[in-house]
Amino acid sequence: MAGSEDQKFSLLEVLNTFKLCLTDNKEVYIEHYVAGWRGLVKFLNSLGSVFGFISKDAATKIQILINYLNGENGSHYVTAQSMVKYELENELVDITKRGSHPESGCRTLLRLHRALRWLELFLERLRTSTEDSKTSVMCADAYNESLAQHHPWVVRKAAGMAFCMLPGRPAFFEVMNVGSPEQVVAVLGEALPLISEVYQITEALYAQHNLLDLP
Ligand code: 1PW
Repeated sequence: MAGSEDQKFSLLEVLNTFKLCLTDNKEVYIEHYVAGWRGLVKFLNSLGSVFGFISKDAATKIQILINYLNGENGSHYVTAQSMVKYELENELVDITKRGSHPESGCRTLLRLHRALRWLELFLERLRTSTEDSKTSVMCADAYNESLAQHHPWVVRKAAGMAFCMLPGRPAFFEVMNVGSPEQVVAVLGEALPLISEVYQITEALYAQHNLLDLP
């Protein structure tokens, strides 16, 4: 029982992690960013195996960043800002085409960053949805507005099929494990500005260094 409880996702957990994401001078802690993502992966896994291909990619990217953080140059990977500086100064990033650094921290975090925008749009739709709203439609709309433009046709197709398998709004709220629908809406209202701020800061960092299209 205890084991299955460990696996159980709660949106509150993710909210708390994103709360820890920013340093006093508004840099993004990679440790907490990936911890937030870990919570999201748990959530995806609890939605069923059709989300396996999605959660697996996110889990792989989380692990790449954790390996940098725990590696010998880990001190440069404390924040996204220090990572960008370090990898650019040491020419550890493939800028225009894939080459000798196919798994740079910068391009790996960029993938999670783009997906975070999807999540933000989707959760915002959920928050303002009504009882008869369809999660699959909200999820697909959010995806088409954001992440889809970075994915090839085959991934878009597979994602579209996975969205159709999403549970309906009541079941979806239950999986979030937060409480009544009213409580879910309240927690979303609290979580979204935090996620949005982390997103905006990361976006500005990547824009400033011209890194938004890393291969
Ligand atoms: C229900 C709430 C969902 C929020 C979680 C969002 C997870 C987003 C992961 C999408 C992954 C789709 C399949 C993988 C695609 C990769 O090719 C792609 N990865 C991402 C995260 O977009 C690009 O990575 P790549 O191939 O350049 O290493």
